Amino acid sequence: MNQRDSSPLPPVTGLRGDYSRMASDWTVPQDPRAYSSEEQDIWRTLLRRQSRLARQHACAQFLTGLAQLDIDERIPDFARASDVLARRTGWRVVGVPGLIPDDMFYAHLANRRFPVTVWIRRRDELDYLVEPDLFHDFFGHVPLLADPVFADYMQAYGQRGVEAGAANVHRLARLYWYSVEFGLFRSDAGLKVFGAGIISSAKETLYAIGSPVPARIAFDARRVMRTAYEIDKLQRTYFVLDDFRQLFEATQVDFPSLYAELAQQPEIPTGAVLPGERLIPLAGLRQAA
Ligand code: HBI
Ligand code: FE
Repeated sequence: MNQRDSSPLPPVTGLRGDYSRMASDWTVPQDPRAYSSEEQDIWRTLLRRQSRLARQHACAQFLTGLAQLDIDERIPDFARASDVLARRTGWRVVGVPGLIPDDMFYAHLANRRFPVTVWIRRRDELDYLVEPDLFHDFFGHVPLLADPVFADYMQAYGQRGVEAGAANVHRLARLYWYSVEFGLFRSDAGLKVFGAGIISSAKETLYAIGSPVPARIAFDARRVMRTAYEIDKLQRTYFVLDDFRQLFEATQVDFPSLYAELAQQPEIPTGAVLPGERLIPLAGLRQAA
């Protein structure tokens, strides 16, 4: 629903985007022709750099999705990309001014709509910016929405988000953070990247699959939901999937009892390794069965 309803939207302060002309679902129209040549060049620069790294270090599902979207050197038209995506997994891309409230974000995911920021970073933010921009959202997140299993996970995740109360949403946010934003994948070809926060960053890509510093732990939903994270640093813990179905299965449990169980257990600091936990070696090769 895009019609502006009567209720005035709350003023949004401190965020960078233009929140003055949103629809009631916090979306804004995207005009793909409205970007300056400087903005087009920033997109092209980021795309070339990250595509080269993705070809080498992203998981196959990401690369397949990227190819299917046939992203080219111009900032994508969200409506056109949505038509391609919808034919595959029913997902669409909607424009937003930037970060939107959790409950609205979850509501969009639950309806197979992925919010993508309509503005792109400045040249002096090429390597790092605080809020997710169009490049992070579109290049980092959208390609995997073409994968049927990941697409089902993201909708189920949104539904769990809509159901979660304020007391538990931070636990659910960790599941998103350690998969959708910073997830790693163990393939026959070694350790691969799929999290958008990694794939959209040159520095984090090389660090996530190459540095001995962070702990790499086999994905376990309970362990993930107990593990704190920091938003403005290189991660000190990564969780590694063997199969995207693990994510979908994680959304199919009884969350009220899971939350009750987790509330009894101490939070785990990021970077910590518990006694007996097996770290995944950098080679990341699938353990012999
Ligand atoms: N809003 N536009 C946008 N993009 C996000 O990735 C996003 C958000 N709002 C909240 C949010 N992510 C996180 O808090 C999720 O854990 C919900
Ligand atoms: Fe993101």
